[in-house]
Amino acid sequence: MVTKIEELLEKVRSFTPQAEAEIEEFRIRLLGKKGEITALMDEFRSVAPEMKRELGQRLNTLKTAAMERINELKAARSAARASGGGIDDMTRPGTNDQLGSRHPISLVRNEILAIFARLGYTVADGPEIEDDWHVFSALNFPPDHPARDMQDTFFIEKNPDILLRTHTSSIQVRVMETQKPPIRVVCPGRVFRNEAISSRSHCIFHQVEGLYIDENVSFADLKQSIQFFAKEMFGEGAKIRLRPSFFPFTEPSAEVDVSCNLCNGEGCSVCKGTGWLEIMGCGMVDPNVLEASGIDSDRYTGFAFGMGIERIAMLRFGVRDIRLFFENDVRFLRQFASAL
Ligand code: 2U9
Repeated sequence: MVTKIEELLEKVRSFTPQAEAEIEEFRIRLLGKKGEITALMDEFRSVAPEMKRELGQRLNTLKTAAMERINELKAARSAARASGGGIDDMTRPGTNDQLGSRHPISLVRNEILAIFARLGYTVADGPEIEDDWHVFSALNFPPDHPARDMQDTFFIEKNPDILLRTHTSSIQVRVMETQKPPIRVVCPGRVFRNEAISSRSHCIFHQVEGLYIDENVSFADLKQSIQFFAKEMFGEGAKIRLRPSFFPFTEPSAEVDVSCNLCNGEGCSVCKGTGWLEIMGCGMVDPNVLEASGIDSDRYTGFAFGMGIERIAMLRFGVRDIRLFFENDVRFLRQFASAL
């Protein structure tokens, strides 16, 4: 029995597994129900009493050494795995990590910003939690304008001066307050509207707005810039048309339509037979808005435009339901992996 114990002790000390699974196999072979050390323990019960003291000590040394060696090896393996260091087991199957891809809204936003970068626009950012001045008052919204209604805007109950921005125009106001013309910026961002009325509409959507202020900026400049954008975004054949509209912050104002790229303007289900698709709003910055942010409206003029990124992305990719952008179903998202 002494020789067997010595032999096993040597086995324990020299045990160096090649694969993680060998550690557990080794434990079972020695300490399992039918293991070699367990068998020696059973045998120990029937040894002569005068031998018990010495054999008991030897057996205990062996059992402790085996348990310590196994625990030490297991701990070293999991530490190596946690730190990601080294290949701990050449026989383990590799992990099959799925590569992610950019969200279609990000792809289209980046495309819009890249187009305006070619016209010399820089990108400006601003807070999503805003105050009344930057979202409404500085933009010439009258005190009783419906957008200021609780139904349309998320206000902070304790302090209704604080609200979630309903458009990214507040960024342009901040730019005008801190920079002198010429100003040429595009402002992307998330905006929030209290759209409780329809289940198809969403409280969060994304916008890109633009602002150009300098001496002698005209409506013709606005039209050319938007024509350039439409061709870059929807293809060389894209035509635009402007329809008169109204916004508190621009005068005159217009809605912009692009010729339907699905039916080449002949009329289909997407453009509802009109041949035109609405893509954005625009106008000449109202002199009141320039003055509110400290810009001399006798010297400077400017134009502004605004678009919803979801709408542009739907037209660009033929997405029929806006909710798909927010559900984040990978079967939908995967289709844009190499879209732009
Ligand atoms: C300043 C001055 C003027 C930004 C503009 C629009 C027209 C517009 C809508 C398009 C669809 C918002 O996403 S949408 O619902 N936007 O029609 N936005 S002009 O005008 C500004 C902005 C800032 C200082």
